[in-house]
Amino acid sequence: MTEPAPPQPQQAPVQQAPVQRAQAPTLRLYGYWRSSSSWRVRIALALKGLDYEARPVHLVREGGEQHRPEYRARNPQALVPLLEHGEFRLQQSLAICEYLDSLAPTPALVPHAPQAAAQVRALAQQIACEIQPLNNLRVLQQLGSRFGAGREQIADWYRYWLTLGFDALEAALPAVDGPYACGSDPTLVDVCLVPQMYNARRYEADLSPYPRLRAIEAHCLRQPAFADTAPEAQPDAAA
Ligand SMILES: N[C@@H](CCC(=O)N[C@@H](CS)C(=O)NCC(=O)O)C(=O)O
Repeated sequence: MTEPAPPQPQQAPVQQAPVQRAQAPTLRLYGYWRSSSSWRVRIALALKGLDYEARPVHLVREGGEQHRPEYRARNPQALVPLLEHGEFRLQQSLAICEYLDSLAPTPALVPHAPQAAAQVRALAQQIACEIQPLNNLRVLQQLGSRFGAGREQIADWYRYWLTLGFDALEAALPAVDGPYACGSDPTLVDVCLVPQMYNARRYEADLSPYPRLRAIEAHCLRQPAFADTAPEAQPDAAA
């Protein structure tokens, strides 16, 4: 006969410690609906499925809210976009997009392979460093206030720099099947190109010499991450 098992000491029920979930800090984007640099960041956030709080900064009303002391305290450059992530603050849209890449690596806006990454950065900078800064609001305003340029002269200036930049970009884009600028996935190049095309249309630039740029734009605008973040779809567009 087998011995009956000795009574087991009563085990106290294990107390489940409450799970301490770190509250992910909110992403806050200071931007303006019609700012191309802000749209870049909105596209990046949407591609990565990241939620954020939008903080509109009206660039025109009352001389521009970007010049207010409370905004300058956040961003001494007095430009949008500005991203806040908890206590962390970051300006410059390309740096912001790369930061978002590190928070949410898929899709990678900058590829991992060194040459592909360098190529993407170079093409994106052709837009972000060589076209947009010459046509930024404060530059166009200076042409008027400092040199007396009229509306048509300013538009002519805009189109001059845009054409120079787009000619080079159309020629420089890698010969890939697409549908995006650098192949089958969106990158920082598409993120910069689509808002710049929107601006070009505002200034009635002739886009017929750029079939490749137009095809990339058309494809991107069929994707929700690009279409839903477009200027006119922003709540502050009505303000
Ligand atoms: N290189 C900056 C450019 C930022 C920039 O120029 N933002 C424009 C709107 S697209 C702006 O805030 N302009 C205000 C002004 O000119 O006063 C970036 O990529 O974030």
